Amino acid sequence: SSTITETIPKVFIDDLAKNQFLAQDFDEVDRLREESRKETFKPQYVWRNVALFIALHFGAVIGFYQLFFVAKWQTVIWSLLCWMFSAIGITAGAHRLWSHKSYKAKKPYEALILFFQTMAFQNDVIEWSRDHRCHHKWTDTDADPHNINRGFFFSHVGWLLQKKHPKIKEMGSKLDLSDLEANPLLAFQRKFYLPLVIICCFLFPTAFAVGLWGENVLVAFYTAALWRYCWSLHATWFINSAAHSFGYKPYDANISPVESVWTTITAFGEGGHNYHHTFPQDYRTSEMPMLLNFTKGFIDFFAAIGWVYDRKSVAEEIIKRQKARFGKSR
Ligand code: ST9
Ligand code: ZN
Ligand code: ZN
Repeated sequence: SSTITETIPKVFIDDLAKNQFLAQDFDEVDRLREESRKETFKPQYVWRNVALFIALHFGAVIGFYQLFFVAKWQTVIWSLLCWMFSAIGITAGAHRLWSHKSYKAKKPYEALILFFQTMAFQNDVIEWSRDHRCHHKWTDTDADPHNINRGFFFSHVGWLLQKKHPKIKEMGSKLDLSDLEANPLLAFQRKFYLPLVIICCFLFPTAFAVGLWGENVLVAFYTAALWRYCWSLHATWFINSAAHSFGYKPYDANISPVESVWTTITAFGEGGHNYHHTFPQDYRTSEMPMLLNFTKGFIDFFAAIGWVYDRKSVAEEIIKRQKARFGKSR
């Protein structure tokens, strides 16, 4: 049925939903939503971040021009590959492996993915996951770092340009992050984050193109480092902004996240966001076909060679039931 009435509970609670470690406490979320509605929060901008992001965008525009008119063809392919590597670091790594524990992996795989994640320069894994766990547990409240109720711009990038709402720190400090803090690779990344980012996000992509096919240093830097970094950021941020705004809701019509095909393409399989918020423990993050879920293919490949195991997914039967009861077809 496609009609959703007020009397239907927000999410279908079955054994599986109860067992997910990021399950929402609905009373708590309702209380936080109510509080969020009442107060008016005055943003406190961090001008250093504003200046850095503006500078990055100037660099990215130059890089974008060079990709078409100046760079060698190898550099164009390399820039796109670097986009893919950093995307995988976020989707397969920070997101599905570390934030959601939706599958398990052996150390060499973790090291590879951590390298990619550092290339993406989106904060260290512990900080990324802490914010992301807040986002799932207290979605659309003041304790959600990129609360969509504060507008499209805020949830896209505005949240990185200002001080965090005190509720994020208050509620976030209750999260259990012991799995991440006990991981020596993640502790190492956190400890040496800045030098590692300079190496992985900027120096490595540049040096590779200069060393292997003699690209001009500045051209390599503007394309494979700056343009690729800036574009990957937007592709990621669109999940927080667009995939919480424009799309359809086949799994739960009462939540803000949507299914969005075009953001799934730019985010290598993360645009099935209505599915993902309904079943956050599923390593596939959506029911989208393989072509649209590159990250799933990547994880499955490493499962086939034994580096990845214990992939969690939701039974077909449960998905069907959920759709019938709480989803809304287009
Ligand atoms: C970036 C991240 O871009 C993007 C994440 C996107 C998420 C996407 C989700 C969608 C999923 C699918 C993925 C699709 C991927 C597609 C890929 C395609 C390519 N809980 O932060 P501070 C406490 S980053 C608990 O300084 P301020 C904590 O004690 C871009 N506690 O707060 C902390 O200290 P410590 C590059 C928390 O001063 C203390 O507060 N990076 C929590 O308000 C201070 O924290 C940047 O631009 C919490 N959640 O400053 C940096 N949070 O850390 C931007 C904080 O020592 N960040 N605490 O434990 C900043 O400059 C600052 O964080 C700030 C806030 C100005 C934003
Ligand atoms: Zn998630
Ligand atoms: Zn979301």
